[in-house]
Amino acid sequence: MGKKIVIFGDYDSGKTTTLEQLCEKTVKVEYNGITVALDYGNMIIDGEKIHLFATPGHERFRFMLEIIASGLDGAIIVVDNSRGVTGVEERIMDSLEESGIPYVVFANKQDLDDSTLEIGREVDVIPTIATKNVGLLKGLKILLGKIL
Ligand SMILES: Nc1nc2c(ncn2[C@@H]2O[C@H](COP(=O)(O)OP(=O)(O)OP(=O)(O)O)[C@@H](O)[C@H]2O)c(=O)[nH]1
Ligand SMILES: [Mg+2]
Repeated sequence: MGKKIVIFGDYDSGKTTTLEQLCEKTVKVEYNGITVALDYGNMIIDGEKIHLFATPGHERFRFMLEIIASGLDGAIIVVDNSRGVTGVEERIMDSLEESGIPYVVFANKQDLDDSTLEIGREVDVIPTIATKNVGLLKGLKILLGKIL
């Protein structure tokens, strides 16, 4: 079966780009560059299949979040570092912590803003540039190390 990893984050943070860079082949459900349902891709790390799903960030498609998140083993929160953590992202992290689901934070768009992300939580924050595939695999491996 493998592991199911779900990528969350507010609109435009870089979720789809992250998934595309990590996976050789992906399926995207987008309209005008906006994810309207989900993205899917997979890869094999250390002989195990990793299924990656990216969620839509725009408000009107957020009903998909719970559907996609069902049965997840771990999560990645992609934050736009030039914007900082948004209220939506805070709520997703709250809910993951309540459910005891391991997650990491990708502080993305480091090329635009490399300041330290302010986040009042004990969580691994990995600086990334999704468009240039910087930090992504390293961050995914840190997450996999947290999943039993
Ligand atoms: N400069 C810069 N731009 C980025 C980076 N990552 C993503 N982008 C750009 O940000 C825009 C949004 O990227 P997406 O990957 O579509 O973002 P998303 O989170 O999937 O967006 P939604 O699905 O609409 O929520 C695109 O123009 C990307 O090229 C990055 O690390 N640096
Ligand atoms: Mg997207």
